[in-house]
Amino acid sequence: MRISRFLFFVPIFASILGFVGCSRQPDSLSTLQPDSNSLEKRYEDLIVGYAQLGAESEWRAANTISIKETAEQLGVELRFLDAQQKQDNQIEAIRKLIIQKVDVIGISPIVETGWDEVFQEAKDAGIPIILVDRRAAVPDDLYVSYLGSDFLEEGRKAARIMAELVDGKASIVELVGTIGSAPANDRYTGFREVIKDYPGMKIIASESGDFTRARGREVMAAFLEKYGSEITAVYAHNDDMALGAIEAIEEYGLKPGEDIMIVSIDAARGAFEAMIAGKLNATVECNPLLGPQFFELALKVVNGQLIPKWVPSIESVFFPEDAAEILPTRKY
Ligand code: GYE
Repeated sequence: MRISRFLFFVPIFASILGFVGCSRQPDSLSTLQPDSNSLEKRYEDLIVGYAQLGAESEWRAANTISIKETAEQLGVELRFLDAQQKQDNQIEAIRKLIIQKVDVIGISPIVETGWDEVFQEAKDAGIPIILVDRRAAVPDDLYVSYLGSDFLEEGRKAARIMAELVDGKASIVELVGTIGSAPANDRYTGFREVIKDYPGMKIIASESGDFTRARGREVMAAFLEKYGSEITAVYAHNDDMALGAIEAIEEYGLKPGEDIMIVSIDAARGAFEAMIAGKLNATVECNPLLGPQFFELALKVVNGQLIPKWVPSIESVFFPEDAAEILPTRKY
């Protein structure tokens, strides 16, 4: 059943007041009565800006496709900007989208900090911000919702699996994601929360591979140079870095997945292929297919409906024994 126009109008007006930071209250509700046609917007009415952070991984490629394809399917006008993994570019992108007066801005903030000023500018312009995939460390009133994963839990899951694989005894090297990013911060912390209960598990080295395969390979090669076969396990914050590490381990003359156990995060196709080849021991799922949920939230926000401050994605863990059966069903 369709809710009456009046009921829609009140929250829209209230949220507009909220966004522009105006404290004036309407004198009487009757002044809010709409006099034109329905105010409810449809997907076809929306202009949505999206400030993507870059194209650093298989995960990101799938995420971008999901946003673009969903916009097309729904008939949303999408203004998509790629910041090429630079925060300055992402800030610039938001400013461009503000000038273009888009209805909503979606952003995957490359790092957690440094957003207050530009988010405030969006708020002053009355444009709501939805954080997609990565959180930003800003006051709650500077964004309407965060849609994405529980990265802390992903780190914990990786540690629990690792503990089982190595029977509570390992010399671990860690390939950290982009420094200062929400997934790198939380995957780092979550993993340690669990590992601290296993005295036989030590993290002997930890360095950033920036979520890319090339950097993962370089950093792993340097770890092997330094620690050699002392290394018995790798914890990679994403699959791409794990795939880079696999190359480095093979070049060094050891067997990834056997001499060195490897656990990573994302559950992208490349990880399934590596598991089938016996070179990766597990991958923790992090879902990039956020397009449908993002546009649903955007439409609700524009129509003044209440949305949760955090919309978490549901995720799983995958192991080599099921990889061949599951791979054909994977969408990224
Ligand atoms: O795990 C990694 C990507 O923010 C969850 O970013 C995302 C992470 C993902 O580069 O592969």
